Amino acid sequence: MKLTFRWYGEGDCIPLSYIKQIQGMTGVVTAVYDTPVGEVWDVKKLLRLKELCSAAGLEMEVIESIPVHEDIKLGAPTRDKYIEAYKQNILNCGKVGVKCVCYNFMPVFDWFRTNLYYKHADGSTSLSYSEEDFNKLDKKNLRLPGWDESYSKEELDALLQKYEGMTHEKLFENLVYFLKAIMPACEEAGVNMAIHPDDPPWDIFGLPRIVGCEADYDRLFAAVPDKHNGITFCTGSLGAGRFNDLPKMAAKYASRVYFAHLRQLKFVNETDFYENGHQTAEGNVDIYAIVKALVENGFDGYLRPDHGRNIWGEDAKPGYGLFDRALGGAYLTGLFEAVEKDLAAKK
Ligand code: DNO
Repeated sequence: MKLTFRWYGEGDCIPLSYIKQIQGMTGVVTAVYDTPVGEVWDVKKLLRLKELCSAAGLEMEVIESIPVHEDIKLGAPTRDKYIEAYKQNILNCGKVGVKCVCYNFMPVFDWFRTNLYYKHADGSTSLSYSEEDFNKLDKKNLRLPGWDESYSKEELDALLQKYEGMTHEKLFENLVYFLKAIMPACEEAGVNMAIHPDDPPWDIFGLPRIVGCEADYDRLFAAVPDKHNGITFCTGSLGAGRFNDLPKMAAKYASRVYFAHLRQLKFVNETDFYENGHQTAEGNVDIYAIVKALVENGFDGYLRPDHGRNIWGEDAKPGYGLFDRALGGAYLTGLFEAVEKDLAAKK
């Protein structure tokens, strides 16, 4: 396991030197953020990020994300052009030492929560989801927490229209087409792809979602068995689906988990939850059992503490503060040490 930390590049308010001070930290997870989706990143920008990391004593072996252009998800006639650009990005990443690329295949929207500042009794805040708030959203005039600036109303409407009639099967075929096309570039670059699960793992706003449960992963690996086709095991996304047995899935797919996002959720009723500090006792995600399942089944990927709360008065990007992720990192490192030593003693 390699402990990593998400860093939003030079615009991030958290300096690399602070990240380096977290014990056990090997590197950061980052991306080139200022290039439109579908274009090839300037290699100079990748090198600049890598140099900044190296100067701080950190590796840059994971990219999150290289976003997938909507035309690829739509299976539009222009998709091959965007796939070529994607392949070039993979090759360039490989050249600067990247080993793992995280991406997702969610149409239009990425992660979704109804509140980015859910207030806990102790004054900390975190992301949360409420079905009632979701149902209250004006679906004809969507303004989403965290997504307000991603699209103008016109752009969003036009994009949603393109997805009309999109089925789960068609979207899955488009994912398989994309993966089969990029696998040779992954082999050449020495890069593993790690698909991020849908968050939450069900259809939203009438758009199909296809990466959220065991059956989805079985179908994905059957269609593209190539070893470079792997997953980001995100416990916050998969855990939002109460139908998912996370320790079981972690055990089953451990060798395909190239990247683990460990995050805690606490359900307040059947559908609603808030995110919380990482410890198992703080929510419904059995982090200990998941770590155990991963370790016992040969997980050898990257790990990052994901989200947590905003604590100690920190005014950070929701889900991406320094303090609670650092505490999470310490907790996770401790769990891994214990579980790994236990396993070694049994051998
Ligand atoms: C949310 C993140 C996601 C993730 C993308 C990967 O906090 O986990 O936005 O980066 O889905 O493509």
